[in-house]
Amino acid sequence: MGNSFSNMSAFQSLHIVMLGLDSAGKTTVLYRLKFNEFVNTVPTIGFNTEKIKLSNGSAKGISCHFWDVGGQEKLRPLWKSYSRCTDGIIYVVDSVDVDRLEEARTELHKVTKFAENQGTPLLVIANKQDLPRSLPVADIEKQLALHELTPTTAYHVQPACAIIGEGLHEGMDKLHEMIVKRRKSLKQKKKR
Ligand code: G3D
Ligand code: MG
Repeated sequence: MGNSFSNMSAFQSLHIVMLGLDSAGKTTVLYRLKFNEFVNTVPTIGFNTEKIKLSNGSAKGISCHFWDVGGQEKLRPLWKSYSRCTDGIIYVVDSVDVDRLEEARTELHKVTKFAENQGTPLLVIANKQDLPRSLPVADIEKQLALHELTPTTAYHVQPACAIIGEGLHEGMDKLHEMIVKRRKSLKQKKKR
């Protein structure tokens, strides 16, 4: 029946983990993608998980299994096991919470350095762009020192407002593109 890389159904069901500091907007992103509407959230104790078929953009129809893991300091040790060997990592950042961007950077770099996460494509969602003092994506990219990530980590920074859903499908399209590209290159390496 062929291996998993040549199997289209495996190709179309993606395992995505969503990380980021508490209150960045992860759960709002999750339910916005799931229900296409704003859902009022409470702080996540543990994790939320949803299977979602993307409904828009070039990744329309692609099924994703999302894991939204709590971002409070005491829950961050969980990030290692939840992010292991996923197809893609989404890292949500509160673009207004300038005081915690350094903490966000430290935690992100920790995750991308785990051996099992080498080369996993990364979508950074620069969330809360609707708020007047939100930092533009170029600043977020700089503050998170994304250029210092391991060269094998493909990434994209997406400005977004999870409350109205703006930018989320564009972000998922980019993540999907990066995942497909990585799978193709892994498949080619395997053939050699
Ligand atoms: P988390 O899962 O990362 O911890 P949540 O974050 O999804 O629970 O969101 C934390 C707070 O940020 C929530 O407000 C939520 O409504 C708000 N939020 C999420 N996305 C956006 C956004 O794009 N713009 C704005 N302005 N707010 C956003 P509360 O008031 O419930 O704490
Ligand atoms: Mg949450």
